Amino acid sequence: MSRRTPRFIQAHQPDSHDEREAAIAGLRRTPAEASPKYFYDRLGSHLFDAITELPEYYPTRTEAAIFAAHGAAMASCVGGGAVFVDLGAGNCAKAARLLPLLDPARYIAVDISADYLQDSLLQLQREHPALDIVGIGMDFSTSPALPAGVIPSDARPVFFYPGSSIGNFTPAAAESFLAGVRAQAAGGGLLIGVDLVKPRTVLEAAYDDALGVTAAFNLNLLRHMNRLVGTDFDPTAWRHVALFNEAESRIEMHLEARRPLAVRWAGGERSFAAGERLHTENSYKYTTGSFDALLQRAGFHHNRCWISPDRWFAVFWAQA
Ligand code: AVI
Repeated sequence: MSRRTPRFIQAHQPDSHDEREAAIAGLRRTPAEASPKYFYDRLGSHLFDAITELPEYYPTRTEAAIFAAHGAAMASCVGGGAVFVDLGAGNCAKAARLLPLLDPARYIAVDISADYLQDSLLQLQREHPALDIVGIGMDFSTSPALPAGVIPSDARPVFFYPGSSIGNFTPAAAESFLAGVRAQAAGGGLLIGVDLVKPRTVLEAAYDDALGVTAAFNLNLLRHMNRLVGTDFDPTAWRHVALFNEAESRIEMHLEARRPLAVRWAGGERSFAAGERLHTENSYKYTTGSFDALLQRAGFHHNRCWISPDRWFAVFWAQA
């Protein structure tokens, strides 16, 4: 059998001037904010991988168990021959476990950088020599619209968004993001992992683990901002805070100043009182009912879901 080679498309070219201006505007706000995208430099990506191995961080293993238990039922919803679009593919490990069941016509892996996808897609091509594989580097969080032509007009597109990353959008942003996915998935659908509301103690431990890995992940954002934005954050002057905001149904992560301090950058500075916080991430938690309603508002129908036995996590299939 002849082996194909993956195609790569780099669609995202970051504008470092605009990104720096947006980051500084966030630092000037009250309360101050920083985008969670600053978690993910090389070290931050390793720290996130370590988080997924922690006993307290249940989402990754709970979702994997749902895919293992219900993969065949999911495959019968998805159907063979689809164009399978993996949003935030990373090392493609989650999709790789499903590919033998789904038997897609094309696998499209999307991540912020096509470079990140190189090694994993070359490996995947060795395992599936006949599969048509495309890697796309783009910032899909601002818009999930794929470059023209990668989904052929006669294809049945199925989007895959595991890991409960939808929780990192506000519900309003999640709705418009999902509507953007639906607009491209006509005749197909969406397979998506969703973290569910559960007792505060479980949630807060998952985002403030005993080893301090999540604290390091949060604090590393400061070093990344120092490099990209030119700030002079001293990570030792900040403390990791994770709390469940029940009214908003979200985990919030913050960095809290341990003492009065100032952060400087070329052309400006911001002072922080002791105890003042920099808001770094929200992670929204849904009920199966509230997420089903969100999918319907985004235009999906005939939704189905598989829930873990502890009812901590769900995977939804939504028809476009
Ligand atoms: C990527 N995302 C789904 C993670 C979450 O659980 O919201 C990010 C994370 N933040 C702290 N721990 C994990």
